Amino acid sequence: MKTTTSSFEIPPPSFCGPVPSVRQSAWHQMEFYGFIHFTVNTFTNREWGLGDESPSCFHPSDLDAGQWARTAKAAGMTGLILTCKHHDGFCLWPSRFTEHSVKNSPWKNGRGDVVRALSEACGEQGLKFGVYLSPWDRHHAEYGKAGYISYYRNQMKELLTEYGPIFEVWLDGANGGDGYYGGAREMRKIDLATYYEWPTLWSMIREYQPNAVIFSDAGPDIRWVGNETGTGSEINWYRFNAEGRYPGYPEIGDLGTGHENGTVWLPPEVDVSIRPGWFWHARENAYVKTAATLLDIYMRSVGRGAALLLNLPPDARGRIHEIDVERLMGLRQALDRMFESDLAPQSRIEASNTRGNSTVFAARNVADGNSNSYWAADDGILSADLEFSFERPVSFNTIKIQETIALGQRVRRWRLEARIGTGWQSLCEGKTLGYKRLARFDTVRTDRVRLRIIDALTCPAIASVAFHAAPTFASDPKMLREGNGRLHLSAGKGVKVRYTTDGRRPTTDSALFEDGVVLPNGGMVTAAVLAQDNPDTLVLGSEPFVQRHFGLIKDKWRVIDATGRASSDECDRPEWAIDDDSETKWIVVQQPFPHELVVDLGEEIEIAGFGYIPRTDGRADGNIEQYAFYVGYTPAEWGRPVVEGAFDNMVNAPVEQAVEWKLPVRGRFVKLVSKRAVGHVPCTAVAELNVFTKPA
Ligand code: FUL
Repeated sequence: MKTTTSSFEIPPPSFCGPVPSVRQSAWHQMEFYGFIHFTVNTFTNREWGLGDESPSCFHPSDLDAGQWARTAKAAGMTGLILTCKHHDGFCLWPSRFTEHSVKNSPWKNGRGDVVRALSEACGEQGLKFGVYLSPWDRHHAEYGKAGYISYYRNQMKELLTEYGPIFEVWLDGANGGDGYYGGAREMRKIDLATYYEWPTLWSMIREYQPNAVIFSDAGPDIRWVGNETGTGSEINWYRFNAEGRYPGYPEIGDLGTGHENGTVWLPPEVDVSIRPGWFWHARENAYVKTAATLLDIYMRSVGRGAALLLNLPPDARGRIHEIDVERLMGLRQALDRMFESDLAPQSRIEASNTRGNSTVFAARNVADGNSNSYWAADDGILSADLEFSFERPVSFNTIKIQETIALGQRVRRWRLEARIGTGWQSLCEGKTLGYKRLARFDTVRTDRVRLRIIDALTCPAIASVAFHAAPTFASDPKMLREGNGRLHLSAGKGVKVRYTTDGRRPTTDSALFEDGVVLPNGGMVTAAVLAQDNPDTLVLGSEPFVQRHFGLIKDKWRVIDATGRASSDECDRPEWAIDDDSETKWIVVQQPFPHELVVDLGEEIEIAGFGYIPRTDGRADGNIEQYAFYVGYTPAEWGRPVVEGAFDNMVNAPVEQAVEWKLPVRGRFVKLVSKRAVGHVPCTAVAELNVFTKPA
């Protein structure tokens, strides 16, 4: 017979490696918070300002930081981080150390302060406030020299001492390259490891804001997850070997997984934008991530034990756009419905082993609603089961598991099983757990479930287990176009999809997709799953729709020239840039810039824009950074480019780039020129080239 002993006789499990600091523990509980990217770029339509922008271009017509904070609060966020200064160097507060700030802008006649407005608005909503101060500064004349370091620290001090409590300081690793630099207009590279004397900066942050976590590629408190797509790693160790690393450290392959044997506690934060870009661009109103996509991101970040930092870039009015707000509210609705009830407290819970058979470490602690109590096994026990029995069968499709991370991260393999008939069926499984692990699976009906801890580094300690029955959410309509221009729309079996081709949102009066729509000239397609048509699925948000601007169909297109064409390299297939399949790509390597791709469109046409899709295989080498685009009647004579410019942030956010112009240009031939691209050797990659006939 089992005996129950009192708490003080049985010591708690000992720590397993490093454990979270007080500030890290508080941060783990924040889970979901927002990024605000806002600066001159919002008005110049760029992602990375060059540094030569005039403060006069910063003129939001209706800036309302209260609306940003209220939106974040309503979405369930716990804080907001503001780009006080992005790479362009323009300061959103009237810094004493530069004229390049809001004080010389027309906004509020130079008397405004966005940092103050947002820190106060956050305070009013009970949100925490954080700062992003770009280490790279493309405006400052002394960037790269000693003088800039004292400037940077002075600015950091202003932000940390004059705007109340700061919960996070965000140190961007993107750093160095061409810029304005006080008029020098040159390329500047710094030694990322030594230039900023990071330890000195970190102790300064500790001195002024001891509770703030410091984010960077190397911590010291939280680490970048290694991508900007919203994806945490399924294997997620909070421990990390950070020795020798610094913000901007080039190796990023292990940032997602962390290190099982890491020496410091350094959990990941997943940063992603609700739009393709980090800053607001009018044309991206059509591409705001839907509630269903945001829910996937939530599951891939918070659900994998990371924190989610979701960017909500205010528009040129200075407000978070209505579509973004709508999508966020859809996400909130989904999360509320998913987690509204938990079946675990109704169950009888038994463990195959309980630490000292003590009630203090009893199995039922995982469902008592108290995250400080937990179930733990005896020392030396590395695998154990927690079994949940229900009086009557229950149905669920989502699980939440939380480890007691205050004791360190311990579990290295687990599986959830349901009793079906006389056997056990696996529902989901994984390796690490951590602060929070969420998983979804097909709805199961059962009266017995067990969580098997298959392997742990030391005796497991689990704070909470919850079973949820989430409703079926409508997925977003998928759009697929065949080579002949026939478009297919689908959102799963039996789900009805409506669409328009005039840019308007579909209503119940719009066409119902049945067979295929043919759009030879491309154009804007807007598709939606409407609640009225689909009573059996939960449609998230009030008007969920997806939109895509299709270019001309390419069945008559032909590549007539391409740099390196003569090469016999298998990768070098320029046709793959015009096959309407962004999974395949043309790559030219080891040829001096510029690289050119010349295409015959097969007929004369009015051209109003082009689209460039960079490589989609997760690598960045060859993604175009400087381009020119030509249109001609013959490939023998091009004249001046119709448009030339830069694509920004092509390493971390290589999304489709669309360039449009007001007056269409007639021609039959087009030429895309890559003047500079990502990589150490000259190389250009084109997953797809699109041509638009009229502006979106
Ligand atoms: C990147 C920057 O270059 C982007 O512009 C953005 O600020 C993102 C959050 O970090 O490294």
